[in-house]
Order: sequence, then C-alpha cells, then structure tokens
Amino acid sequence: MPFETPDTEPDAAWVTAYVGLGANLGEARQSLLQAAGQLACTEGIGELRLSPLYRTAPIESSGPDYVNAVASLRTRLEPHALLDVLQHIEQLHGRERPYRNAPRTLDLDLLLYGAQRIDTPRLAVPHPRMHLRAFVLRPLCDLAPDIKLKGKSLPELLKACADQPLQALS
Ligand code: A4P
Ligand code: MG
Repeated sequence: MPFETPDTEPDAAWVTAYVGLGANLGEARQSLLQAAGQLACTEGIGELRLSPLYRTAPIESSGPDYVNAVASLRTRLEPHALLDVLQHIEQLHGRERPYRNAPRTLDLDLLLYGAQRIDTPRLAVPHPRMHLRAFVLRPLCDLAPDIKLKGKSLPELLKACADQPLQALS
C-alpha cells in the first residue's frame, strides 16, 4: 500500500459498510477502480465488492457527467477511522475542495455502517442525502437489493428519482 494504514483493535467486531464512489474530473472510471483496490488492500477492511459503474448527470453540481458506483465491504475499523481512510484515498487522487459540490477527481462517502446512526461534526451516517439520489440507490440496489432506507425499499426510492439520468457502463 502506498500509505500508512490505521491501527485496528485486534478484537473489534467486523461490520458491513457501504461506500459511495464518484468522480467527474480526470480519468474518472480509472480513479474509481483504483480507489476500490486501495480500499480492499487496507488493513482492517476485507471482502470488498464493487457494483457496476454508472455514468450519471450531475445532481446539484456542475461539470462533466460523473462516474458513480458503490462498494460493500467488511471492516473492523471504527467509523471515523474508516472516514480517515476514505479521505486519505481522496487526497491520493488529488481531491480539491474549491466550493461545495465542486467537480471532483474522487469522492468517497460513507453511506452505511452496519445499522449505526452517527451524527458528529465530521460524520453523518446514513449519508443524509443518499435516499434521494439515483447515483447511489441504483448501484446500492445491485449489491444489496433488500436494504431499506427511511422505511422504503430501494426500488421504491428509485422510482421517486426516475428523472435523474443514469446509464450503466460496460
Ligand atoms: N461528512 C459527513 N458525513 C459524511 C459521510 N457519511 N461520508 C463530512 C463522507 N463525508 C462525510 O465532504 C464534506 C464533509 O462531509 C467532510 O469533511 C466530512 O467530514 P466532501 O467529500 O468534502 O464534500 P462532498 O462529498 O461534496 O459533500 P457531500 O455533502 O457529501 O456532498 P453530496 O451531497 O454527496 O454531493 N451528482 C452526481 N451525478 N454524482 C455524484 O457523485 N456528488 C455530489 C456530492 C453532488 N452531485 C453529484 C455527485
Ligand atoms: Mg464526499
């Protein structure tokens, strides 16, 4: 690995987490595949599965179309340590934050961490806008079709954002 991995508690329980991946600058598709590989190689993370990749129109954002996907993984990192890993990988891909929702080389959002609800200044889980966004719901549904958010099934939530353009990449 090209970066230091965080300490893990030897006896910590393994939890299933879901991470949203997005990019609309540079080699977006390549960045997502590399980031998934970097996550899979991180100490304290295992069993990573990457959804199909989708081309998506920017939502409340600008610039070129995005490439989006979701990864499921098992982890014994606590949520903030997992966020540190995600932000570190974003930095490795040259992430800059000139303004809110700016185009980006790589965005990694922690969508779900087991059944935990987290609300700290650094971390909100479940991700507060994930249930409104086809670019998250569609790949999440590919990996875990039975997940419910806000009491609704993923297909139900997807129907409500049918106006958000999205195309599977081969
Ligand atoms: N933060 C809080 N909770 C989380 C979490 N669950 N995962 C904090 C990751 N970070 C979390 O994040 C800003 C701050 O949120 C961080 O410092 C972290 O401590 P950021 O990555 O700098 O910015 P962001 O991702 O733009 O913020 P945000 O609010 O997550 O943006 P959204 O709402 O996710 O929107 N359209 C398409 N088609 N595809 C996209 O991927 N992405 C966005 C970003 C907008 N439109 C898009 C896409
Ligand atoms: Mg983000």
